[in-house]
Amino acid sequence: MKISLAITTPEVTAPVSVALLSGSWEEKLKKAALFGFDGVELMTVEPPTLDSAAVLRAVRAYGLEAAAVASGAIFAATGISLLAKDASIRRTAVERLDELINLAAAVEARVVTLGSFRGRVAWYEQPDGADYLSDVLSAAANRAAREGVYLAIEPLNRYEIDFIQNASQAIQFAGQVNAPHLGVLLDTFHMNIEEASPFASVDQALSAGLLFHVHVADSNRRPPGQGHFDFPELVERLRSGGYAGYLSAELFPYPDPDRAAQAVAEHLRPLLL
Ligand code: LER
Ligand code: MN
Repeated sequence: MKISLAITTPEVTAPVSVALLSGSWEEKLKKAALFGFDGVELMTVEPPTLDSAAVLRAVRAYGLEAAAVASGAIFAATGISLLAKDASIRRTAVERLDELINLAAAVEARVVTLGSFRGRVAWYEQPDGADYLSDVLSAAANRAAREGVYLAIEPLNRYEIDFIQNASQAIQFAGQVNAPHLGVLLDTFHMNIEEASPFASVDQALSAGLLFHVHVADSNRRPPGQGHFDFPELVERLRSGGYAGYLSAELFPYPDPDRAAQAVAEHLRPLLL
């Protein structure tokens, strides 16, 4: 298991509430390496404007990997989502998803995250938003497979999304779509709100062979160790289920974006020994 943290890519100018580290792009990479992270999760808004070869070179130059390409900042910054009410925005979202897959392939990130960028089924004008999403993600997952990339559906808590709020729902949806490169991302912050047992959900996702990525934040969305989520138990369950992916910090920059990042590594590193 490895640790990473969410940072914004160079083209992102507006602050993203759950991205960490201050300074320039290069400074962020330098700090990620210094604090002991293995990778960075790339929160991008305009993937085609990035020089992906330069991104990969910079990430590697600091001894890091691209842990994932995250879609959430697109929704936060632009409101673009796969289930947007407006058909032209939905088309743009499908193109953006393609661009995220291309970026992930180019920077050798295994995963593209699918959380708030899904949008809400209530926004979709047609009767069945779930069927539409299934078709879109089936096609995208097949394309991702050709690029060696995996798409990870992230259940979000009820205050952020109206469809797929817990692990069982995500596993069931991925099972119905039945595309080998479509799986699940579990985020401890959302799990703490929605799951009857976060650890049973982790076991369920692992035994379905669908757990592609994990976001970590404590119960209050502060760094692990500053709330009441049981991270030693999480790590134990992941380890015994054979999870070899990333624990990727996506949390509020408390007390500031650098000290939050440092606190993540200090809490998680000893658990991974
Ligand atoms: C996305 O990964 C997520 O967890 C959302 O809550 C973003 O704020
Ligand atoms: Mn998350």
